[in-house]
Amino acid sequence: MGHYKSNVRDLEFNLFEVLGVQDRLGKGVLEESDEETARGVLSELNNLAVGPLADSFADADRNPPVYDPKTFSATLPESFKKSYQALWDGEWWRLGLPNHLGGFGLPPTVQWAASELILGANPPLFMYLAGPNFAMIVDKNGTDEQQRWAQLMIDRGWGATMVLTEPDAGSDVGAGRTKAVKQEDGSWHIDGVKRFITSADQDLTENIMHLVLARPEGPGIETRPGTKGLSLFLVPKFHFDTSTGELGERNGAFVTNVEHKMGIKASTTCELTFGQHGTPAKGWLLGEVHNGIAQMFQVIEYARMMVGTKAIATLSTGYLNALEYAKERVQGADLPNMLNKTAPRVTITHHPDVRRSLMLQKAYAEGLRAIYLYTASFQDQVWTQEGDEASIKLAEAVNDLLLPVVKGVGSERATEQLVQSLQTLGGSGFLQDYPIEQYIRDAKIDSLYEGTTAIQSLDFFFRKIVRDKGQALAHVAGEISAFIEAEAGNGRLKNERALLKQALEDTQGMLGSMIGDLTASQEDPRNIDKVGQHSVRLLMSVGDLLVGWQLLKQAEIAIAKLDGTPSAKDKPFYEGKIAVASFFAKTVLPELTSRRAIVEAADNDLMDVSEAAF
Ligand code: ST9
Ligand code: FAD
Repeated sequence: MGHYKSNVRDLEFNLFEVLGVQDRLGKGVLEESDEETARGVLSELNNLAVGPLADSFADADRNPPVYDPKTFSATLPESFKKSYQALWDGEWWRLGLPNHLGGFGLPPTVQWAASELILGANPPLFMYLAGPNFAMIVDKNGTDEQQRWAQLMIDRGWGATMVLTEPDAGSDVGAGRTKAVKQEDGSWHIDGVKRFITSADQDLTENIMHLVLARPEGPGIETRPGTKGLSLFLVPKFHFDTSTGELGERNGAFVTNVEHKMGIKASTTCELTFGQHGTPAKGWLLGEVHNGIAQMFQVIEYARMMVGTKAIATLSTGYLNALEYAKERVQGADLPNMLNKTAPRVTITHHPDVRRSLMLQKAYAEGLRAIYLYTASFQDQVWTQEGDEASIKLAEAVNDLLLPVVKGVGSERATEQLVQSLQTLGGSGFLQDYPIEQYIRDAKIDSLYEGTTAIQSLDFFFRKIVRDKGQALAHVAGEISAFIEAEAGNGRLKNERALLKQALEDTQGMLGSMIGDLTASQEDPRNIDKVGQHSVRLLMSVGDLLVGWQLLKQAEIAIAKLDGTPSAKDKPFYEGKIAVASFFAKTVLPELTSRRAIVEAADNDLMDVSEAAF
């Protein structure tokens, strides 16, 4: 058996028993698909994921890509290329595309559920598959000519990158210095050094299209500081015949280093240098409009969802590996028999602390999965454009609100709980004989790239709540309140509902206090530092609130199913749903009360500590 343990049953439960995705299928842009198609996609992709995709997971970690400075090129391990070929040949790159670009006609919920399988089996594979998806952004924003390039990117299977970061411009993208100078033929010469660029070189595809943020310069161009002064340029690795895609001369974008990393070693992370090696790096302005940061955010939004889903996928397989080990590992006696030295030895699943840890891993793995699929359900409405303008706008806003939760909370909890998965295996978890140490190394990046957790928390508070005037948040809070008020579940979840109610009030209390600090900053600007001290705490607390709510929603459905005649296989599945929801409500949600007290007592003592005193 390979390393990857998927959870297709839980994916199907979310899609068809919780979200009712099947009701959307068979209509409009989803006309070609139905529930059977969606289940078929998950089943077929699962076979590929646990087999050929997972096969190169460890090998590509132990034998990572090799960089050759003479040719500025990176070579990937053969095992990994074989996995990539299997993914490409299965045409899974069609999954995220709209119909007119050759997509499967499936909604984002199903796309993301399917993506979890690739991201859990071997995440760098998914990232090398960016070409067709980034082509979608080129198609959406490009000129007629560039739309043809988008089709070439798809037809010829090119790779693609998103190029923002520079040595002095990480979180602060607006500090970027790479410039673009307009040429007489309408193209631009890009000049500068970008760092940490994923997939900037590889030997999987014949060409790579770099989507590059640079600052335009030249006569008649107003150079503006910050992110608003950046434009987005299409910079191919090789020039190409724009009607056939046939490759021409090498363009002047060269990979000048490949980083040695803690994890996701199969994914090349490159220094990418433009126009410094005797060949100009020619680029073309996307859509011929200077709107770079907004265009790039279309890519970033997709990538943030991807990073969160990747983290959650890894946590899920980490938990299931830990569970399998725990069911077999015999060690010690039951606690009530601890004084009896001849008492029978039991599997470690009998020990309360192992149970506590496994149940918490399950709670976050399944609760966060529910959150990313709930988020995707709003993307479904945007994808199908069903409903009136106001409801589509609300769906967009709720998706925007939830993205920092999927990405920020998903990545932080995955790292934290994967450490617990490793702990379940005792010393064996520390060995490379098991996949968990690699999961931890591979998943740690998720709280760093695509905006660190601090950046997610600031985005969440200032942009997604304050700037939105709390509208999207009010919608989600309204759904939680409606759930709390409902009496479904045969009264079995009464205590848990009360705990959820308290958690909602505590989260609202935290937010109210932070809004108060923000308002007070009009009098004394330093008050805004109080918000900054607690923004991650708020984000993580909202994450816990949503996990608690989603698990209870699932438990309510499970109770109804158990009242019917579930199959022998489904019975423990549904019982597990009730157990995990109750456990989380009783052992995690009450923590929000103390977090609220901390936020309400915010002061600026921390900001007054001198650097020397740290
Ligand atoms: C990176 C990549 O880290 C890592 C992984 C790469 C993987 C690549 C491949 C993945 C895809 C694979 C696909 C495969 C598919 C296969 C499918 C099939 C199986 N939302 O607040 P302001 C915009 S890349 C939307 O003033 P500052 C907006 O236009 C590097 N838009 O910002 C706004 O204007 P306005 C990632 C937003 O203070 C404008 O920006 N790096 C949002 O100037 C200015 O906004 C980062 O993520 C938003 N949430 O700059 C950087 N926010 O207000 C992190 C802003 O008028 N840093 N805009 O609407 C930040 O995000 C900063 O907050 C900042 C601040 C740079 C935005
Ligand atoms: P910094 O911005 O220097 O942050 C350092 C610390 O300070 C962090 O803890 C951060 O949270 C904190 N901090 C910074 N600013 C603030 C603030 N205003 N408020 C509170 N805290 C703050 N970039 C690309 O463009 N394309 C890619 O494909 C890509 N792939 C990557 C792959 C890997 C493996 C890695 C490691 C990075 C990749 N990146 C890529 C870059 C990545 O997006 C950045 O590393 C990330 O945005 C953080 O920037 P930084 O590393 O410069 O950290």
